[in-house]
Parts: sequence; C-alpha cells; structure tokens
Amino acid sequence: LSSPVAFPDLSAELWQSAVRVLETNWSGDHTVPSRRLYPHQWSWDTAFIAVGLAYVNPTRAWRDLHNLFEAQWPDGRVPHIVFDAATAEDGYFPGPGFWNVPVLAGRPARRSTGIVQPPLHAVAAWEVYRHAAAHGAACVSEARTELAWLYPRLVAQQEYLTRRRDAGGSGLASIVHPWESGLDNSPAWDQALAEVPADLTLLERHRRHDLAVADAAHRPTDEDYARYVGLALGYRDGGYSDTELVQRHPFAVECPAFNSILAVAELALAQIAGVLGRTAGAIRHRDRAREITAAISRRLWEPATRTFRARDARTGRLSPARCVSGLLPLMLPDLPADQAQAIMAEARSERFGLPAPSADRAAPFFDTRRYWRGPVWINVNWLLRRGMQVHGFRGEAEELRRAMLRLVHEHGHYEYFDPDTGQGLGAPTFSWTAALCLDLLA
Ligand code: 9WN
Repeated sequence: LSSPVAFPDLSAELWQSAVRVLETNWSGDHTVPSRRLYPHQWSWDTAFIAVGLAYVNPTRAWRDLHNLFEAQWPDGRVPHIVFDAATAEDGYFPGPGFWNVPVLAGRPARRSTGIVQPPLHAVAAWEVYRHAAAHGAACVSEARTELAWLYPRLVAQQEYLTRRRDAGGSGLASIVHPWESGLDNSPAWDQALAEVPADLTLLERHRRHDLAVADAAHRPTDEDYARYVGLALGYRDGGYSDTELVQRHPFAVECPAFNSILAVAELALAQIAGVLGRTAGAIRHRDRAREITAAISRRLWEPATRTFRARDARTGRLSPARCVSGLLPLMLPDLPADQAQAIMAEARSERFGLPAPSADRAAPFFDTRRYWRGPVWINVNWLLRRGMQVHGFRGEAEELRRAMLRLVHEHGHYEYFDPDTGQGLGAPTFSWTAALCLDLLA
C-alpha cells in the first residue's frame, strides 16, 4: 500500500473518496473547506478546490469562483471569507457581525470579511479553462464565457494588491493580518507579531469557536487569537483603509509565498488575456510578473543562509524563521537559477524534506501538531511541486507527488498531517486536500 499510484485500483479508490469529499462539502453555490470547522466559503480554498473540480465538475468550479467574486469589493479586494447566509453567526468565529463590513453600493448583499488571502484564482481559472476541452464543446463555451466574466475582476484584484497594499513601497504586497497569508500561525510572523499587543481580555468578549470542534494543541494559541482579534478590530475600525499602513497599522509584512502567488497570477492572467484576444494586456501581465519576481528576489532573499524570508514592512527586518513560505518562490519561472537551486537544497535538507513540513524541523518553534508550525499541508506542497516542474526538477516533483498521495491514501483527506507519523490532523474531510489529490492522480 505504500505507493497508491503504482496500483490502479488504489488510485481509483482515492479518486472516488476525493470526489465524495467535494460532494459532501458542496453547499449549492459554493464549496466549504469542511462542514464543522469552516462552514463558509474561503478565498484561496476556492482556488485549490476549482483545480480539482476541473476534472469532475467544471460547472461547479466556475460557480464557486463566481460566488466568491460576486463578493469582491469596489476597490478590487476579494474577501477572505464569504459568509453563508444559512449558517448561524456562532457557526464560526469571527463571523459576519464581527467584521461588520460596509454595505457596498451596487453589489449583491453578500456578507464577507474585509481582509484578503493569496490571489491564486487566476491560476485556478486558467486550470479549469485548460481542462474544459476534455468535457466537450459546451464546456469550452462555458469556460470562455466564465473567463471573460472573471478577467476584469481578476485584474482588479491584482491592482488592489499591487497598488493599495504596497505598504513598504518596494513593489511587493503586504499582508495586514496573519490570516491573509493563509498560513495563520506560521513562525514567519513571530517577530513582527511580538510588536502587537496580545490582550487576552479580548477573548472574553470575542469567544473562539474553533476549540469547540478541534484539538487546542493542534490550533493557534489564545495569545495568537488575542493578537488576531486585536489586529482585525483595528483594521475594521479604520474603515478597512489601506492608506499609511506602515504608520497606522501594527502589522504589515511581505510574505514570499503570497507575493510569489501574486506574480504567478500575472502569468496566468497573461494566458487568459491571450485567449480573450487582449494582446496588450498579456504583455503588461508578463511585465508585472517579472517586476514582482525581481522584487522578491532582491528584497526577500537572505544571502547569509541563502533562503527566502518574510520582511516586516514597518521595520525593514527579515524574519529569522525558515518556513515553507520561503520555498514557494520556486514557482517563479524567472527566478535566478542559483536561488532556485538554493530552494531545492533547503527543501531537501534535514530542516524540511519531502513532503515539506510547514516550518523548519531544526528550529525551537517546530511543533509536529500545531497547525502551520510544523504539520505537512497538501496545498503548499502542491505549489512547491509546481515550482519543481517549472524549474525542471522532474525527479523531485514526481517523488513529491507520490509522497503526497501516499500520505492521503494511508491517512485520509485531512486538513494537515503530522510530519513524523503521517497522522491526519484538523478537519477529516477537507476540500483542498481532496481536490488537489484529483489533480495529482490525473
Ligand atoms: C482563518 C479555511 C482556512 C484556510 C487557511 C487556514 C485556516 C482560518 C482559521 O482555514 O484559516 O482564515 O479559522 O484558522 O489557515 O489557510 O484558508 O480552510
């Protein structure tokens, strides 16, 4: 049973179970990440889910993306959660009442948060389009219509991130909350977060809901949550404004994973613009991808250790923590070859290994069970594998593909996995794990 891909019947079994997870988590017009822990629609989850739905139900992939972008703000930001009206306020914390976002003129009344997540949607849309031909002419026509609807919205999303979120003035987007990275309690933010007060009394007024459905030892701590709540309240009370972030807001960080996804989105947009006959747009997107790549390569590279790190836009300091986010610039085709080689060396080293844990095994913060501080996640490993493919590391890409499939086959479609034992942790029927399995099996 050690290698499901070598046994067609086991591949078929894994495929069927993945399809069942996506079926279970479909909510009529969107897919939830998991029923109990995350009963709404999340932004970058939708992108990963669409990559899998491209094989089994492209119409649903488009519906999902559509639903998310219907909640896009007039300034271009795509909220990190679109709340399901049928789920009670206390089904997830922080719910719509906490975020209390302004009513947006001319938009459907969808309740959302006011922060973002990594902009992987152009990549997802391109993947769904690319696979449409396998489902017949009607699907191709649907895909073209959906691409045309999404394109200006995806461009607005990129413009929001590159213009309004360039807090450090360096050509990179800053995240204003750890939730925006999608890698919530990653050690990459520890140094920057040390400047943010952890007011535990906030949790008396704003009660966590995650601990009712998940093991506290596998989730962020109360101190983390106190900071998360404080940061979100501050951003909310400033009207979700992004002006003078560095002066006004206590957390603004340039993440190598977020910005690599931002650049890769420009490349996907170039492809989409090509299909839509927008030649000038395609050229502009490629130029933008090159500019972001150059900024990542220059600004987030730590020469002494030859690794990529998060940079605090307020202090200019690079984070001392080596995390999986530092491996993801490998996705950039224009990354200089010596930096790509260095990422591969780091990925293969005893600090990481394949599949890559979310944080450096050799560091004191490493914790095999606590969320983004050690466990293996399928989505970031899937992105890392794309990077290996882009730079021609074929053997490693195949090794990683098999390792991910083995993990899920042996332990289930979990949210994350203990990097030592493989034990599944967090939500047991997690959508992006299932969706990305479909892509890895296809
Ligand atoms: C906060 C839904 C999301 C993922 C994130 C993951 C986790 C939320 C939480 O779940 O974050 O957004 O409540 O912990 O860290 O990557 O999008 O699956």
